[in-house]
Amino acid sequence: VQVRNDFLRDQKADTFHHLGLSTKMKHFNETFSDLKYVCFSGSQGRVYNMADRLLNELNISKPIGFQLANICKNTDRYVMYKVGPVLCVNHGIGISSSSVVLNEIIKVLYYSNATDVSMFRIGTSGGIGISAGTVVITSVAVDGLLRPFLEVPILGELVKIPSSLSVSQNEKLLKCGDPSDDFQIIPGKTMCSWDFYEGQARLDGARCEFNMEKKQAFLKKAYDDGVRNVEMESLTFATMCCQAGISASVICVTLLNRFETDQITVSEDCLREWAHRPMTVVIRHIRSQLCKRE
Ligand code: R2B
Ligand code: URA
Repeated sequence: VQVRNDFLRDQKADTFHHLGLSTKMKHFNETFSDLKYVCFSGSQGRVYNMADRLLNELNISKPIGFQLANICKNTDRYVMYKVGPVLCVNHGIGISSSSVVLNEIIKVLYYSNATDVSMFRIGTSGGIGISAGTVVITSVAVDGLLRPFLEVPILGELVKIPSSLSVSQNEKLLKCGDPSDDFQIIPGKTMCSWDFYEGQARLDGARCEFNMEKKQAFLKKAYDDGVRNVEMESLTFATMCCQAGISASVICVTLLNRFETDQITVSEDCLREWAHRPMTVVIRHIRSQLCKRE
């Protein structure tokens, strides 16, 4: 894992403020050095569910009465669980929140000399022109102008940061479907917006300065450009992981078809079941990779 920052080489110790961790903590290196996979999800609950499933589905040996422990217990910003070689962390909502946690996790992996690390964002999204419940594997993350990079103001200037996701890892994930699945796994571009409402062409925010016609025309333009879903963090993953030399993939279930509606009205049971779909795909992938490593 690489960092693009020469200042870190002379740093004696580092504090990861939002994770409530520091390189000075006991067992810091041992905790993270054997990590091979980091799975991110937005919410704390989904991260716990993913860790719990990994614990059971990877056949990790655990003492009787073992309970998953949150490694970030000194803060309530993020939660983190370790299951064998897999770390599960939540990233909150949006580019800002996910950028903070990715900066700190990449530094943690760098200081602990972790090698061959893959990262996955396991999330939810709005689908464009595909049935709700479909799992989309992001081929290219694009911004709200459909450009494949992240443009951010740094030192008073707009800097373009290139984005890229792992082609070979995506190909393997796309093959993780099972004939018994009642959902499809498809590749597609993902639009990463700064906002859930106007930024995603929604008519139901507290502010909306366009009409249905303009909304549909923009979604059609995105669809024609290859975009199949919209969410709020894929560009952070595609830029930060690419620059750190980490294979990254973004795997999201779609909760609605944005050509038809803006509101997410499926039942809670259905949402819960759909949230497991991208987890299922990633668990199958990690399981097959771990078998190959053995
Ligand atoms: C998908 O869902 C969240 C917004 O509801 C956001 O984190 C995202 O990318
Ligand atoms: N997450 C998003 O960012 N957009 C949606 O429409 C649904 C989930």
